[in-house]
Amino acid sequence: MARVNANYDKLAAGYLFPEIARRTKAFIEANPGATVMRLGIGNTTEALTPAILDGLRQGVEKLADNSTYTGYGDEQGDSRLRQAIAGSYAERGAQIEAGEVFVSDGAKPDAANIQSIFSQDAVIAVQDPAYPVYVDSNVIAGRTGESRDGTYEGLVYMRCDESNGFFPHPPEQKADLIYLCSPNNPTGAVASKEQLKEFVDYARKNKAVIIFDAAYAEYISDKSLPRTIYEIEGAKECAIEINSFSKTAGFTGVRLGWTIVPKALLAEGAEAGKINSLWNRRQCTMFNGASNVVQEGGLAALSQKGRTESARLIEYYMGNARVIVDGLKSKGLTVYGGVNAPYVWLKTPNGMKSWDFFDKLLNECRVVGTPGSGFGPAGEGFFRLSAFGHRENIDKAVESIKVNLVL
Ligand code: PGU
Repeated sequence: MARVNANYDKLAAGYLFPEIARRTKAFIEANPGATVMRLGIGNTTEALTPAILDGLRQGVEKLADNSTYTGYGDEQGDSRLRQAIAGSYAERGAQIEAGEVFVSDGAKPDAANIQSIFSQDAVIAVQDPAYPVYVDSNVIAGRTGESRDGTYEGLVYMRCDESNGFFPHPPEQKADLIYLCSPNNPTGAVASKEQLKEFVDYARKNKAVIIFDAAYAEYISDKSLPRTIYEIEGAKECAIEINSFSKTAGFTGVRLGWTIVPKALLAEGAEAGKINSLWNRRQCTMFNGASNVVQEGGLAALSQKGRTESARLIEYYMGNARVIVDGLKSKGLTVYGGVNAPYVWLKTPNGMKSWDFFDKLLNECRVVGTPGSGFGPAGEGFFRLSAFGHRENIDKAVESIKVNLVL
């Protein structure tokens, strides 16, 4: 008799973004003809750049001729791409070898799957609020108890609020796997080197492993802020880093990411090299490599021309962020983030609940955002606006908030 994985029943709600899409659709059906401005999901909107298109085209061309055609590639990724990714770390003073780079079809699957190489009894610590994948993947894996008021039993929540500038100190209690995201989704906060060092020190002392999600690293313009955790001394002993071409090069639909599993990484009972080989084993069994065409696009994205073009795209989205921040501030709202990150984190007016504000913004302004409570209990009373979008749409949304939002 087949039974389902009952851990799915513990998930407190449907996945956040489909839920937003569902409510938006219901609103449009109830208000035919209404134009809705979507600042909910962090989804890129601007066309791929010329260098990347050339790379992708080359990838397709190779498949057109038997002499250059390739079928299955290495599960870990094309060695040229692994090398190029490793090389990009050297510029930041971090020495990463190609053999520590695992190319994937995006940061989300890696963020969800990485827990599977750690023990079932690992204590999980997450920033609260956080990108929901870290919590949900561990709930599904059975590392938590039931959820009560949006808090899962057995998880360590590291509260991120106004009092700590939305970045926590390491937990008081022992945690084994610590998920950190900087620049942060959803708060837009970016950890300083000192803040990351505190976590690296904690992890080394407790033989914990940090899962560092750097998907928005390229949005950091302040040169004093770390763009990889490996800028911190000792991080290779205790941190795995996940990253993506999605937000950097517009690959949200194209799909390409990577994970760094350093050979020096240690855990209780795992000597140097062990965790790297476990992730290799996991990927070889459950993943057949990223698309060969797409990897050619990734290589092009890492070329000098590709990077210059992508930097312009990022500037464009960060211009959107400025429009949002300035507009909301002029309306008298309290606003965080949006400076070194493409998310604006606003405090709901009059202490409104996040989902109530979602409905209010949709009804009064026709603007879709993301309720803060969807990212964890400490997100209640906050709301995320994404800076991804065409400028005209962002301008319209901000104008509508200024004119129509009743405070
Ligand atoms: N990591 C973080 C911190 C993210 O915010 C996102 C996307 C990803 C990873 C996914 O990267 P991929 O390489 O594209 O897989 N967050 C978006 C999209 C929602 C989602 O479900 O991924 C967001 O709006 O939060």
